[in-house]
Amino acid sequence: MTTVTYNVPAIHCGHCTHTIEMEVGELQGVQSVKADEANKKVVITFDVPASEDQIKALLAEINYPAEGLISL
Ligand SMILES: [Cu+2]
Repeated sequence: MTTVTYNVPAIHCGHCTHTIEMEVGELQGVQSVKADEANKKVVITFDVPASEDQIKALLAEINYPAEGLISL
């Protein structure tokens, strides 16, 4: 199990956090997603078959690109 925290500057309201949590939460292998509106961060815990590349690709696809990995 891996937990990553990303900066996602495109987050600007509760709708954004909801969208991110729903979309990323649908990826197989993702255990939990918590998007933080105030800090514009997303914390994701995942296991195989999900991967960091896949999660970042999805975030970019839904117009919430991850602009930096804060921690592994
Ligand atoms: Cu929004």
